[in-house]
Amino acid sequence: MAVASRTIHHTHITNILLAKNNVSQIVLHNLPRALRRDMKTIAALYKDNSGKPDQESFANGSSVNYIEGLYASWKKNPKSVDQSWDAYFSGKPRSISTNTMQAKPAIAANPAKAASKASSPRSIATTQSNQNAAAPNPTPTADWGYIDDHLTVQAIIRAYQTRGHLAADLDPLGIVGAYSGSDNGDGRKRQATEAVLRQHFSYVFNDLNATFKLPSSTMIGGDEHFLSLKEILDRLERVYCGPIGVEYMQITSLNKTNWVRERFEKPGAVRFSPNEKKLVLERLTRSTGFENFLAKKFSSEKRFGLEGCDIMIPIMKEIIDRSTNNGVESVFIGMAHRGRLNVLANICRKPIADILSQFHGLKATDSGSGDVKYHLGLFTERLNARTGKNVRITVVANPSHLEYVNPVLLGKARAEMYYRGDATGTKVLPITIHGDASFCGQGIVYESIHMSDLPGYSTHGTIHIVTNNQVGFTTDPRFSRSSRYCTDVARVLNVPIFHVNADDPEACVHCARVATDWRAKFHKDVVIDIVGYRRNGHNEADEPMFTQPLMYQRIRELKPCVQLYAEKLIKQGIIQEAEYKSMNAKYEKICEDAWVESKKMKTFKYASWIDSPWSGFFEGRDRLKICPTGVAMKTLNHIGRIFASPPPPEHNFVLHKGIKRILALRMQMVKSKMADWALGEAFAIGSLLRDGVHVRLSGQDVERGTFSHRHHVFHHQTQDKARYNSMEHMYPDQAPYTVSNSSLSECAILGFEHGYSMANPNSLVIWEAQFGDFANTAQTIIDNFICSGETKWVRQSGLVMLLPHSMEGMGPEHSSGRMERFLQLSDDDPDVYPDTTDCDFVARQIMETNWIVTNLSTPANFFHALRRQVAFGFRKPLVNFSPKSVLRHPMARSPFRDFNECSAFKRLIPDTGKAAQQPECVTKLIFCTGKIYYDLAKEREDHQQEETAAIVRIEQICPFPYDLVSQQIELYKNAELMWVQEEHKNQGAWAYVQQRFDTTLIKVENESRCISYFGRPTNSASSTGNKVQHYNEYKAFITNIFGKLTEENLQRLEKIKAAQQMEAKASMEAAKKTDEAKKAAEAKKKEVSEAKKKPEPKPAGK
Ligand SMILES: Cc1ncc(C[n+]2csc(CCOP(=O)(O)OP(=O)(O)O)c2C)c(N)n1
Ligand SMILES: [Mg+2]
Repeated sequence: MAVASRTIHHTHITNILLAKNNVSQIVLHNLPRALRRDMKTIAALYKDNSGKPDQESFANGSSVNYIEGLYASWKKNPKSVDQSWDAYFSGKPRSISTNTMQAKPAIAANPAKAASKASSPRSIATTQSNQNAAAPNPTPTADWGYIDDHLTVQAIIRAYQTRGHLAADLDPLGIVGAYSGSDNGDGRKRQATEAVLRQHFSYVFNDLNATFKLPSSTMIGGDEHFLSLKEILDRLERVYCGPIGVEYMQITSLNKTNWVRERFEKPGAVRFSPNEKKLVLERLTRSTGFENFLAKKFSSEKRFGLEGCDIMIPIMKEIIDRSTNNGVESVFIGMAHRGRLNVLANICRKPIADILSQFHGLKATDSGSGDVKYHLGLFTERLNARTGKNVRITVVANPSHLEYVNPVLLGKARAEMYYRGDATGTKVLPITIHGDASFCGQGIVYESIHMSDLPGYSTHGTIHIVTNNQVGFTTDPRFSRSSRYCTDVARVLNVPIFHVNADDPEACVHCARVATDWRAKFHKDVVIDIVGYRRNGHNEADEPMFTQPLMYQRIRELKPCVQLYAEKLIKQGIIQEAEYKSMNAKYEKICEDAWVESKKMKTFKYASWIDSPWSGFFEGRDRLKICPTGVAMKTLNHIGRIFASPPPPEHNFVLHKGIKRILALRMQMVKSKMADWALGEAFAIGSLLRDGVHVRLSGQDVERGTFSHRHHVFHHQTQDKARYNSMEHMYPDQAPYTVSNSSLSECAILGFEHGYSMANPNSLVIWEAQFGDFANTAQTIIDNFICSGETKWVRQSGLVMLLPHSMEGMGPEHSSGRMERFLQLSDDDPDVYPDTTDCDFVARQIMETNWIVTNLSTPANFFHALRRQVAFGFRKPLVNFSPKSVLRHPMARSPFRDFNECSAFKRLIPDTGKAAQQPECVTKLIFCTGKIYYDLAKEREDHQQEETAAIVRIEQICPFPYDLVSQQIELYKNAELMWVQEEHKNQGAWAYVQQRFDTTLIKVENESRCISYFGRPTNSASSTGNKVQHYNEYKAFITNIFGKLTEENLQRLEKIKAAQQMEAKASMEAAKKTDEAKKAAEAKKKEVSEAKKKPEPKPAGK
């Protein structure tokens, strides 16, 4: 070892250790106790803010290694080190000179190099410094040299590990420069060392042959512990600045970084046998061959080819092969347009003829409006030829909206894990494929990946592949992102990101291997960023030279990756040219045969492009039959009692006082056979669980309920994280119930739940918005998946969306779930009066509409609506607007009989009061929906118009209950028809119902009436923020309906008010008295007990 003899004071080492903040535990084990103790003291001084030793420091090892080296030599031969060290190691009294320890060339591994090192300027300096060795308080100037050399080498190693990817050779086009961003001519040649090591230049070594002991923080040495500087640099350069840029030093776990390091640094880490190389070539041939074939046959058709990132197919194949070998049985793929057809053909093995037939413009034989070919979903089950295991592959259908499929895919994958009982993601693998511009541009990416570690949402690792063609349509990265990498958003995940040159197939497939193994081992996400290019325009008809002229000049000079790789393998003698040609010809023949086959096809079915087959669900089922939704009184009592009870005593669960009160009130309700909203909901969930239906409720703060009405999860008041959920203990053999507070994202969570709901029809999946107002941040999921998914992709979902819609004076962003939008998106024809005489009318009408929109006013109807979701012979999304106030409104209660076997969902609730008894006397027939009913009922009473005003609630707004509405119109022949809503005129249900009322009125014989609007005027905001204005607006339309309160009414109301006040005062006083009496009784009791405690006075002695 090139170590010049130099003096080193052991306190210097202490200083150095202090300075470098590192004491290796491993090394400490090898040292004698005294030294260990000294060094532990040093280590103790160096703790991070949390008080833990800074274990993540990578600038560690060399100083300690040096001492370890000395110690090892000393152990072999105590004379090999300076006597001061000998004294120190042997624990002799430090009488000799504890502060003049000599650093001998005890660990020299290469004496020849020592000579050369000794002649370097630094060596001279250090040699000179030896003369000061005996100085009692030596200055560190000279001695630092040796340590510095090692520390510098270590810093260099760390620099490569941390920033080597910045100088890696990632770009087949040579556009992306090294770290500095400067181009050194043709932009291709990387000065990796310069870029990565810039700050270490002050330590340039004159002698690249000098040998260094490798620190434990690198594995480039393999079994060797010493390497020359040149070899160190060469190896680092190969590992970190070659075709793979490993971005992993942001990971906070040392164990994980070491794992990644091993997979790249260890000599021979990237190794391919000749057969493996051939396999990669064959797969690449198929990938490129498929695109070439489509280009030949459909030169002017859009197909969003993969050319330039063709390696994506071999990467995916490697991931799937390796994962199936590891036990994965089901793979979920979410991706956009680019390379979609190739994935269907080469990954899913969808018959190529079926894919080609999509280009022929065939007529569909089933219903639905369909979608373009590169959006359709797919489900296949096939034998994996390489592993001999069966694997299911699902490609989730997606809209054009880039990246929005991500949460949907995750939800589907999570559900699959749930149904397979796969708690760790061992059997189910989600893969998401991204474009470079969309990965960094779309916020949904961040919202989705942020679910990766959430207990209720984790998929235990998703593999992300970015087909990074360095352009988004016509926009260069420098105009589309501020981050260096398009993948920087994934840095929040604390996982590795592999950037890899798309023209280096083996490097790419190696990354696929490591990514797969990482996910299998750590159950965490991982990212592969395939840096390639796009051979054609955005689509094949686009002219890319308009906008990226130089890039495309370069692209045109480039040979396709498959050709480059074939040439390389031919040169290596791994494959003969003839063999390669026959490989190509064979695949071309497959495509040509498929082409002939596709020409014979005359029609096609959307249903054969479905991603959620639900096999067995529809077979033999009468789709139009709605099973009864009511349940037995016994069931209600059972569920009610458990829901109203604290955890059983054996749990020793300390409940909050407030919760105890709520439970007591619940129990009172159960005893009086009356249910509020929370109890009605619990009846629905509990009874479905009993029926074996898995229920999942998710959204922000749903466990308690935003408005503190639900309380499904109790929190132990003295034990951290101890929770109890009585809904999980309704029946011993019930289906599992999942209730989970979500991250603060509407879009990703709604997408996730939508995906979850599609996995299995025998489930009820509910997403609740905090307030309905916030649901519009998930507009893409609503518009492009929930509203139109069935029509485009022939797949159903019974997802329930609860959108609290409360015009209750809480201001513009806490008032409206924007009912009007959902109604406007409903696809029932407003001008067509349906055949209401059909005995299956109710089910048929719903089946033929894209979703159900309700504004429910009673707990019982809410209960039936939830249960009906599973009672249908099909699945349909339900959007319900339940205002905050009905959660506790004293009138919004339902008797138990409204839940029993004789009860059912009410699409419309007619008036059952005085007005209904003499309908001919009714002058106002008020139609309304939701909570306004309770206000109107009160106003009607105040105005004493119970006999003349009938109030009818439309509970199911969409599809419109034409039959029931006509009955009401016909019943109240003499009444003026009114639609009353609290929302502004351009909002709420008015625009939707008006058209349907008109259609109904045309249909009713001899009807000349029309319906008029009563409510707030138009407004761009959903409500005022001013409570006074809110009330005035309300009063204005109420007066329009019922007129002004008469003098007589006012006096009567005044009297009622006064009586109520008196009553309230009396009850307050009574309560006060009781309270006082209680206190007095308690005080008395205390007094008595204290008196008892006092010792009896001894009788006075005589
Ligand atoms: C949310 C959204 N915005 C805009 C578009 C229009 N669009 C389609 S492809 C594309 C470029 C995508 O670039 P990138 O993500 O890099 O994928 P590439 O096409 O390059 O594979 C754009 C802007 C879209 N489909 N979705
Ligand atoms: Mg792109």
